[in-house]
Amino acid sequence: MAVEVYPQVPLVHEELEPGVMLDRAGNLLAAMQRRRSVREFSDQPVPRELIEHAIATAGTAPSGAHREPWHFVAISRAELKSEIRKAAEAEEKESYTRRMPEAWLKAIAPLGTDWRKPFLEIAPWLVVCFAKNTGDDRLKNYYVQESCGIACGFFIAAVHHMGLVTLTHTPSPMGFLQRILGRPRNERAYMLFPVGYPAPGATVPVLERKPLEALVSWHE
Ligand code: IYR
Repeated sequence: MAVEVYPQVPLVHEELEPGVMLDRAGNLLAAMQRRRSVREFSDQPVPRELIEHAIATAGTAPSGAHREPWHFVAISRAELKSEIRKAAEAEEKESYTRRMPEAWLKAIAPLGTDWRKPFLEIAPWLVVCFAKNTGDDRLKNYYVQESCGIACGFFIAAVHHMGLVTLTHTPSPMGFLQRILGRPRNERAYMLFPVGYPAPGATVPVLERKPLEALVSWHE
């Protein structure tokens, strides 16, 4: 069967002055430096339109063969959030007390986390990214992990940019999300994001990010 090649259109590209480029690069860096993972949420409602924008932004991510191997589920219904919290905490309790090896527990100990996940009920929205190993056309997807990782990165940046906070949450294993949310067999829960405003007085750990020199080598 002959496969059609995409027709081509001229690239829409914004040509910027060098000074403007540096300004914009610096502004984005400064904004992203202010991003923090937040575990204490306010129950203040967030309009659905903002969540739509964040998910649409995630959907602009590049993906293997442009297969867009993701599906997002956005939840604000209280009963569903409670059901998710209950199931997540059951798995997390098992993980913290039995499944996570000593070295792993030691690695996350400075974060002070435990199996309790109240934010799953308090945050006005839970957004779950599901990774699709096959498309709705039943054909295989490629670079699913990479594509979904990038999409989730865009999502996190969008949430931050609009003045909300989120947490990259991966209760493990996440099979309960597929069951509770009734997702098809070709989808696997990839990441769970509580999204909302921070709780009044929310705190975050004092963390340092690697300076540029520590995260890059140059061959010029
Ligand atoms: N998923 C668990 C444990 C956990 C694991 C890592 I790696 C972290 O950076 C933080 C927590 C939890 O959410 O508590």
